[in-house]
Amino acid sequence: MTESTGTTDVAFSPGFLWGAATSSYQIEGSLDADGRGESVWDVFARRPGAIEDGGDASVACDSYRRWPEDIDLISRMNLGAYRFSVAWSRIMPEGRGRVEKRGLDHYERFVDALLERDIVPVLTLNHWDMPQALMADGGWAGRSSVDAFAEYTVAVADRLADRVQWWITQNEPWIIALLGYRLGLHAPGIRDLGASVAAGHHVMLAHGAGADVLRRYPGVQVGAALNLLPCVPASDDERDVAAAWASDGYCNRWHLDPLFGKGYPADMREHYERALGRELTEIRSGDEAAIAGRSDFLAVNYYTRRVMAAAEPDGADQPFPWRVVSPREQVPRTDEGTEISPGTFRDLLLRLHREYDGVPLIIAENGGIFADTPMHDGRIRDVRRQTFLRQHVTAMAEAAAAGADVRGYLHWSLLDNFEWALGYRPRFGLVHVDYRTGERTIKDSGLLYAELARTGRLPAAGFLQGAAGTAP
Ligand code: PNW
Repeated sequence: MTESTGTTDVAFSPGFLWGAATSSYQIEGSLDADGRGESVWDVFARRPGAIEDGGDASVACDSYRRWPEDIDLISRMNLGAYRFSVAWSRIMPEGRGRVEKRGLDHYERFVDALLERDIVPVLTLNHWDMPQALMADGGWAGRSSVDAFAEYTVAVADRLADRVQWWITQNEPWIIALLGYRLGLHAPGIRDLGASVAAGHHVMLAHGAGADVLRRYPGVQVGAALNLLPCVPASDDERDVAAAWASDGYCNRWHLDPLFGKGYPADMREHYERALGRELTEIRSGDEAAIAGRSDFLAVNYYTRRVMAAAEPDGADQPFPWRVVSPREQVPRTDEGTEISPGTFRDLLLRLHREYDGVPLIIAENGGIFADTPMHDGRIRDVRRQTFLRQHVTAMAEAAAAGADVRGYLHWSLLDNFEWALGYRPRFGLVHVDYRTGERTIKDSGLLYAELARTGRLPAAGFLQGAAGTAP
């Protein structure tokens, strides 16, 4: 297939969800408000060197207080959906037991305000800010995290399931396990392969347990968000092809297969058992059945692909027989060096459609880091983000035309925000945030997206020429 050019005509049905996404810890600030308990990220961010620019999330976009402005922006951009997350430690400050009513009140006001504007809420329950209190039992590495998550789900669903239709239980089990428990680059900062396997499995079990809770409420749609990272071989050499397939097991199949009833893939289980020198006793009999068959849709977070080659037989300090290499050809990249590959996005959506029984798909994240041009006449001319958006929306339209059941697209992100260990430097927003004043400005990419959301079509190339710089 050829690369998407961003010029194909796209047309989506009126019911298609055009929206944007954020998460609680990345935008809210107000870490002490309304009885919020500490989260693992509060503690992790205090470690010297944990956050690249030394920043913290105590203010971030100040959205815990400025949320009415955020909703105005969403509405001015004609978006029909908004993905946000509930901060777990605002609801269960001690991790178990007591429910903090003020936290629930906040999200109820927020959801009601979205609904008043006809914006469909897409609610994520765990976007990484687990209550610190749960670390006493190992956090996600401990099996009791599953019950804790189910308790939290009950608390939120009892309050909101009568008005929120779309629920995402977990955001990116793989990133939680890999960055949080194996590489120590995210909270809780653990470096232990065994803990990482256990954590990943418990996040998956928690999806199942949370889904069991949510499915008791009529009309609710439940899914998990996976960051899918297609792995392509560096060459036709069969060792590279095998390496790409094996690493696909690590990044993608390890989560996809159990969600959709195929169980954990045997090849990847062997890789883990070899690397750990033991059996995966954390995966007990009955667990796979408790994960499977509970997803009404799949939430897809797509950013990039990676190119894989067989690991060198000697100098491998990593446990698996594959390695990431640079592509041989010149490839387009974001301003942070991530490869831009819309054709991979299209192929991924079609693969999911084919291999997982035509599962309904919601793109829950897609975006890129692009440095903004300085503001001029009140406008931020972020041309590269516009191109990225056009290319990926076109690729998605191609996948839909070829049969993939794509129900919505939620761009990452509505706002520039706290990008975890990278701090505030990387900007992902359709809306610029001035971190000194909190002021928000819709970027040109946001204006383009607003027109797309209004019409269901990509606007013509010259669309923004002469735009006044005011929001539509
Ligand atoms: C996702 N990695 O995170 C998250 O869901 C968002 O919260 C985040 O802001 C967004 O992508 C942009 O990065 C990831 O290092 C963070 O591979 C890091 C990685 C992957 C996903």
